Amino acid sequence: MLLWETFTLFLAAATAVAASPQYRRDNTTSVWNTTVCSEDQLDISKEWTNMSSSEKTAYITAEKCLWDLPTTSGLTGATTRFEDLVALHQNMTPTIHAVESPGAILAIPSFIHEITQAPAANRMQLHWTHDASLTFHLLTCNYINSPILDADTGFGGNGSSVDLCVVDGPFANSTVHVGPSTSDTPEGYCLKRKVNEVFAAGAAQSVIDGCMNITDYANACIWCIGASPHTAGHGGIGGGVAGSMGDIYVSPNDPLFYLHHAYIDRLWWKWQSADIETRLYEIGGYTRYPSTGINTTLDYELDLLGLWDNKVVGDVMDPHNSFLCMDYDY
Ligand SMILES: [Cu+2]
Repeated sequence: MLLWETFTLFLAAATAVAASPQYRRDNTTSVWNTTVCSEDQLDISKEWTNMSSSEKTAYITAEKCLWDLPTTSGLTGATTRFEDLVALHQNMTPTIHAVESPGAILAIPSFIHEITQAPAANRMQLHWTHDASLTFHLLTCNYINSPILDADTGFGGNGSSVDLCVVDGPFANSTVHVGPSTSDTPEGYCLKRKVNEVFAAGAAQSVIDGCMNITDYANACIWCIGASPHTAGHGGIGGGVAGSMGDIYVSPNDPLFYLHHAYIDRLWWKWQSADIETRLYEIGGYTRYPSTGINTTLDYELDLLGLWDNKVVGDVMDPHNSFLCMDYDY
């Protein structure tokens, strides 16, 4: 299933999902983490352009470290710790990614949480980031010049016009092995990007404002945030489905994946925060990809295939709980 076909599915199934039940907080039956983390423990997720030069260097160094660590997952195709995460995403796409299901959004905080605890990472230095700078540059039709794509201080820029392989920055000429799609490539293939301003326009501020004005979880977070700004990050960096970010199964091959999804999580948190009593634990929609399966509930298990302890959806609803223990810088 291609990304843009999935986008059509978003639209086609919107009506059905709008009628699906919504699940709200019920402390009497909770099996998830409701322990509040203390304020002085919170990790602050910073927008990339708000990070200092040394913080940017530390973030990229830690992420590159995952490329150098050996695989421990036993998942087919993975050759490094970084690729363990890619293979986990590839394996779980049908059951918790679902693109149009909450699994995609809900699973990411736990992935990033673990990444920040990679052996090379000092959590005190390594803040989470998100890609509002990409959105900002959309407004001036200058996406390609976003500082996050800078070859010297960011993640490197566009792929080669010949084969889309990334040729500058810290991930230049990187070889990946998981994918494309559901396959594996033992001999390796290159990390690809094809920046596309048209696809990226789905993350324009006017679109985001529209999502924030929707009051129920499924229509706001799955069918609006999940469809427009989410898809814009994948298609805008991946050139639709040509580049690594456009590959539904293995989009985490591009290090920008994590920044983009941290940004989507931030949008979700902003939506929750607008009516925290009602929305903090509001969930709904289908679990499986494409739109089939059961309705997602707070006790639906997110299987992490032995990489870490499994979590349930309820564990990743509240950024201030003791598992996530994080907040945002704006
Ligand atoms: Cu995504």
